[in-house]
Amino acid sequence: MLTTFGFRSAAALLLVTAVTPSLASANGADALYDVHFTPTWSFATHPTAFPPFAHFSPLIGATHNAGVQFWTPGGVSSPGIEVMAESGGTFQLDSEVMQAITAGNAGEVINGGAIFLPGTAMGTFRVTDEFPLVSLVTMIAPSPDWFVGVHDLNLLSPTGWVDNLVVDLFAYDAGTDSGATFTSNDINTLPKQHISLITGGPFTGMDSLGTFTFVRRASTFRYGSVNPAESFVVTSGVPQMGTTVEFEFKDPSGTMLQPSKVFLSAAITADPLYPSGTIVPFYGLTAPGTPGEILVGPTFLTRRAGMWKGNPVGFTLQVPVDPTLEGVPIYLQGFFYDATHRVGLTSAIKLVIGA
Ligand SMILES: [Ca+2]
Repeated sequence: MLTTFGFRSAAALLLVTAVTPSLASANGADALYDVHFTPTWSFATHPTAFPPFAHFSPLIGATHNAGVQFWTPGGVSSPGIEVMAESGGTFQLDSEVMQAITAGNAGEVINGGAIFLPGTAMGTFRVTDEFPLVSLVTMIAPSPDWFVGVHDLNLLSPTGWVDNLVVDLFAYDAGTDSGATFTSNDINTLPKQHISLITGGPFTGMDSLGTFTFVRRASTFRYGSVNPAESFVVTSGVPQMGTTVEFEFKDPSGTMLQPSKVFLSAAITADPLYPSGTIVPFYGLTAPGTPGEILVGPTFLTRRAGMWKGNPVGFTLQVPVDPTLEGVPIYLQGFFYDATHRVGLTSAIKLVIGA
């Protein structure tokens, strides 16, 4: 429930100011996540498979797209996965992620702390609609080449960013060292075997060694199915308290009379048909007389964002530092209004405000 105070704060945060259109690539969906690593592996859970000095190496991973895969069961370990699984070193895998970033297939490196058990570790990362997948690993240590992790985990669903996701972690063999016990001497495996779930020896393949919990903090998500997608976009930022998010409106088909007034409406609910909306006749932005789509619920605020004269109409949203806003969703939609009284509705953006 949004309290009255929260509602007023939500209204107060929409300090709309015209800005120079940004040159950043237009983008509709970004999210900031925390990942919490909570091992359960212990002498209590594994009385015969919990060596002295048991720990996990520093978390290492990436946000990426389907153009790259850092590891998968049945695949062959890259040099970076081999080094991580055998020694816990992150340098090699880090450079594989950097290469993928250069190739346009990864967004950023994810790093998190190492764990001496019992303990927990955490990392923070940003995903975008370009790079919505997460791969993240850590070595089971000491061990020959065993690790836990996730691969190609998609945090973007058709209705927006996943709020909260708990993933059980099972032991994998990287196929790069033939040692059979936690403290075996190094026995390099040539050729490399496939990466496989460990179902014999110390682990059964069904015994979770812990969890990764992915928690979305702040996010933006563009939605709607009828109005032009490019008519309302986020050009930079995620709505973290104390930061700014920049948006742009435009009439991509160029059919509104110029100049047109551009308005922004804000609501605390989406249209009931989210992530689509309610079709209304004549309010289409694509062409005069076409239907448009209302994408937000009752609005608590409508404000003029600027004048459309053929150049993008930008505005900046200042997100105040106000703990009552944490987790609050705000649904934004714009509309154009011209001298012929024609209304053209834009696509919409869901914001979730985070710390
Ligand atoms: Ca090896």
